[in-house]
Amino acid sequence: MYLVIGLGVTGQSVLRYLTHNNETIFAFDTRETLDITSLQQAYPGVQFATGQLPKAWIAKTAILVVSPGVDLRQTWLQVFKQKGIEIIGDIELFARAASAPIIGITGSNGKSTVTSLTAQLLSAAGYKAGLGGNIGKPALDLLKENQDYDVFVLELSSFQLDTTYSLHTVAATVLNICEDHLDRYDGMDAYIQSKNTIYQDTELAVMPLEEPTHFWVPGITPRYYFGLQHPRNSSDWGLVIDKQGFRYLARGEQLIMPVQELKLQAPHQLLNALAALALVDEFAIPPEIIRHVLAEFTGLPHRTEWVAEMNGVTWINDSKGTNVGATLTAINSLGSNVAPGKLVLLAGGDAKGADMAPLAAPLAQFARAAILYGRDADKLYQAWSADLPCHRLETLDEAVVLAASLAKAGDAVLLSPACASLDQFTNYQHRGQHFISCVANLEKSSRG
Ligand code: UMA
Ligand code: ADP
Repeated sequence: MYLVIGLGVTGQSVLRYLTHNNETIFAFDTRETLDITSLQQAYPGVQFATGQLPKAWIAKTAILVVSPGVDLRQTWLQVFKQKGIEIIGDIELFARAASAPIIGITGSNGKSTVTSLTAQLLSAAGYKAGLGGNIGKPALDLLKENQDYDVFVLELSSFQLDTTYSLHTVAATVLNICEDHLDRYDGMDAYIQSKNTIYQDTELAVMPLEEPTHFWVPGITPRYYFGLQHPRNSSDWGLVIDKQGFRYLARGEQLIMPVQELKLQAPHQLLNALAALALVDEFAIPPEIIRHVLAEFTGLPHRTEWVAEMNGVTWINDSKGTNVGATLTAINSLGSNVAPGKLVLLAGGDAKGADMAPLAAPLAQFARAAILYGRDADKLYQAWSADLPCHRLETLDEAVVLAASLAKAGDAVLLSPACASLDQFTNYQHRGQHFISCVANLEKSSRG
């Protein structure tokens, strides 16, 4: 008997998969208020419960399938551990069943971008690429589609990796590491170890040269490194500067394409492109296809996305900036395009236990002010207010209004919250859309 815990996007994909395979299922969500009527109608053979786990289910459970948002340290789950019951996640089920090669992508930032770019490179070269995982489309749904995928490209979170044991990949990467999800791990080391499990069974490890964490994973070969410097050898991916001073994406001494042909040229965007190229190396993608895909790639919504220009002020949506590293990247890449002190940052939400101090110095360098809202506004205020003017408000709506009055022509207003959105929004997309509509309202009222 399977016990499925968490009935969100993942849990529902697990229900679809297991019912399709005629398994017997209990389904449980700790959220008392969750309306399960439609699920009960869709899965008449499944027994559902919310709030309290029915005690009688424990003895009948053979395998627990937990959603990534479920913290396995919760007391009520310990009984399953004590009984030695198998605890897995959706990616483990996927790994056991998938018959095409898998490329796995994790890291603190850039996962969705690199996953999308990798899939686009493969698709453009004629491979049928199935894209899913933490990016939003549950991996198990790819199996249900009955498509003959040539390759799967999966974005994997540390939470998903924590409940995965059989994943074999043809290529895997931990793009980078910064503080994130420390409310779920006993410190950074545990978080890094979790990410690095992706390298345990891979045919090719793609590693960031400038991140120290790859030293933690001895003995894996082959490994390709990517970084922004001149490649050290023929299997490294990096940047080469020619005699005229033009920069190229390169593999060893082999030039792939000039950086100026790319639409996205910030340092982190070049790293993302290099990582994607390394991941698809075994797929022998023709150089003209690589050049075309990279030249056309304009990035994903909610990642330093241009929203509007009003009275000489540019509004940027980086709602996917959900941790310190992502916001740091956004501040550095935008800050260097506007004059010092001409950035207004909107930040706040659920800080997930992270230390916000590393943002204080770049903010002092680039920002006119920071406007803080949401649950951890006080925490951000304490970390930054000694270095620049900080304002505390309740909501993002209020923050947008204040930003409009603080920003001057030539400034950029950047929503890059450094926090998760779940205290006030359904997810980062909801937060980003809400920001965009607040800015649209401002535009309307300024017109008339
Ligand atoms: N729930 C419980 N008990 C708990 C915790 C949660 O019952 O202790 C229930 C909730 O009441 C809710 C359901 O579980 O009904 C939600 O499950 P979930 O939090 O695992 O979220 P899903 O809807 O299944 O979405 C998950 C990922 N979410 C998380 O990891 C928190 C999505 O990533 C992912 O797109 C989706 O699976 C498909 O794979 C989002 C995310 O924020 C984008 N990821 C984090 C990140 O990127 O930083 C890791
Ligand atoms: P993830 O899926 O890991 O959250 P995304 O590709 O969605 O990553 O990008 C999220 C945010 O992280 C972006 O808004 C951007 O500011 C930042 N970012 C993207 N790529 C990188 C990178 N390689 N290094 C650091 N920050 C990055």
